[in-house]
Parts: sequence; C-alpha cells; structure tokens
Amino acid sequence: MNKRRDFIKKSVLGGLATTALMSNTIEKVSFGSHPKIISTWNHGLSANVEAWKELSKGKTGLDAVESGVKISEADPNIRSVGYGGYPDRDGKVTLDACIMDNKSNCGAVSFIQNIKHPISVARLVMEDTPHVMLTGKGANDFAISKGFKEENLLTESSKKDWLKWKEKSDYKPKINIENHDTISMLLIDDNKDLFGACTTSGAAWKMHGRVGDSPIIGAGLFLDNEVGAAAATGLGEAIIRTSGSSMVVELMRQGYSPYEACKSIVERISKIHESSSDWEYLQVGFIAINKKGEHAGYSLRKGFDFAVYDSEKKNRLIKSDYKIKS
Ligand code: SD4
Repeated sequence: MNKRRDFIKKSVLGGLATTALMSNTIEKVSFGSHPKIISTWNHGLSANVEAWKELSKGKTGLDAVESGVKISEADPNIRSVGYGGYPDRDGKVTLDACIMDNKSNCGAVSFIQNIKHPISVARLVMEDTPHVMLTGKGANDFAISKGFKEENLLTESSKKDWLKWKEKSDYKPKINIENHDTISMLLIDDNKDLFGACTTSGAAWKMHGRVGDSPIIGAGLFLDNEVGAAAATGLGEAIIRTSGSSMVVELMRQGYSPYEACKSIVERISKIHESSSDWEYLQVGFIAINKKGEHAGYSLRKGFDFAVYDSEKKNRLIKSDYKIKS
C-alpha cells in the first residue's frame, strides 16, 4: 500500500475509532487486541463464553474453537446447527462442519447424519487421516470408528416445522432465519496464532445430499496465520461461487482492513446475484480478524450480528453493517 493511501486510511481509522463502538452498534473499525474471539450470530455469545473459558484454562486455540461451537451444536433451540437443526426436504438432518489451525491444517465433514458434534469429527479427520474432508456414509463410518454414538437429531419441534413446510414444499431460504444461523468462530490467541471452526445443519429444506459452504475450506472458513482469518454465514451457494472466506483473507493480505475486506466480497456477491432468481432471499455475512487482532463483520442485508469477546470489553453482540440500506 503506498504511503499516501496508508496515511489516509490511518486518519480515517483514527477518526472512526474515537466514535462509540458499543455493543449493538454498527462497527466499522475495531481496536486490535488479542486474545480475541469472534463468532457469527447471537448464539455466538454463549459459544464465545465457552471458548474463552477454555483459553483461560490454558487450552489451545484449537480446543477453544472446537469447544465453543459445540455449545451451539448441542442446543436444540438453534435450528440451523447440530441437534435440533432443520432437516432437508426428506426430513433428514444432515450436517456440515470444518476446522482449521494456525499451521493451515484443516479437517471437514459434510453430509454427516445422526452425529451430534460434527466439529469434533472434522477435527479428527484433520488429525487422524491423510485427508481434509470425509462425506456422507464415509464420514459416519469414520465417526463411529472413533467412538461417536449415532442419535436422532430431529427434535419434535423441528419435525413439526418440517411437516408444516411440506404442505407447500416451497423452497425459499429465509433471510437471517430468526437470527439463529450457522456458527462460525474465529480466534486469535496470546501468541497471535489464528484458529477457526464452522458448523451447520445448512439451509433448511435443502435437497437431500446438498452441501453448502460451511465445510469447504476457502468458502465457509479460511485462515492464513500470516494474514488473518475469515468465515461466512448465509446462502452457501453464493459463498462457494466466490470462494468467499479465502477472498476476504486475500484482500486483507493486500492491506484491506477486515471491514473493507468483508465489504468488498459482499459487494462482489451482490453484483453477481442482483439479477438472479435467488436475489430476494439472498443473505450472506462475513466475519474477519487480522493478525493485529482487528475484527469486523459485514453482510448483504440488515439483520446479521456477531459476538466478540476480548479482555477489554468482554463479550458483546455487534450489529453488522450491511450493503442494502433501503
Ligand atoms: C449453508 N451457509 O449451508 C450455510 C447456512 C448458513 O446462514 O450459514 N446460513 O448454506
């Protein structure tokens, strides 16, 4: 970045940094600090608490992100992650997850069923196999071989909503599904090492076999320990099409702030989709953190929020800035 641009950017950032960045306000600039944890949606708050607890106990960043997102996976009231997640159109709950560490090790599972904690299976794919992703029956068999128990993840209330949906069988993903969506978590630890995890039951009422962005390294989650980390939520098809999270990281490598990088990829997605048939229900959101520990989020439409935990301001929910203002 040339000096003039650098100077202008610093002045702008300096100005904005003095304006209030309180919980529940739109935040364009953040102070850099570490350790710090940032997670998508309001259920990210409880996931952050768990991850922070793990870090405080001296656990690794990888342990912390895994434990953090397991809170959302186990919560039956979160209809888009793990147990209690909405099923596909055939009434099957199918899950996607991935995890990544500071050394670019990564693991993922997709289209896994009846396993409550796909993130832990993803971690074992990373640590105990020569592969990055296992899918479908292979992922299930692997999980069982590692001691995971199969259980029914379709709760009575998700089943009821599915049966209601079946009356019309109209596939139209809902924007911000009641603000309880995929959990993506990014963490920078005391050494400024980066870690990330992402887990979801994907789009409600999807076709059986559909896999979204969330288990795909580069789409739902990406990090480069020299640069930063990014993760996504929203309509997976749009995120995959643009390699969303990896692009956010690449923009940060070029000198963009986390806010600018997230905004830029949302604008790219918007341009690609604005005249397509999914436009009316399209929502995407990104979170990012750079090596300085500065964070941001940005979405296409209103309604996305993310949780940030650091030692200075503790755990708070932040409303994301967004593109479509009217
Ligand atoms: C998917 N990205 O499967 C996930 C779903 C999600 O906000 O994040 N919804 O497309």
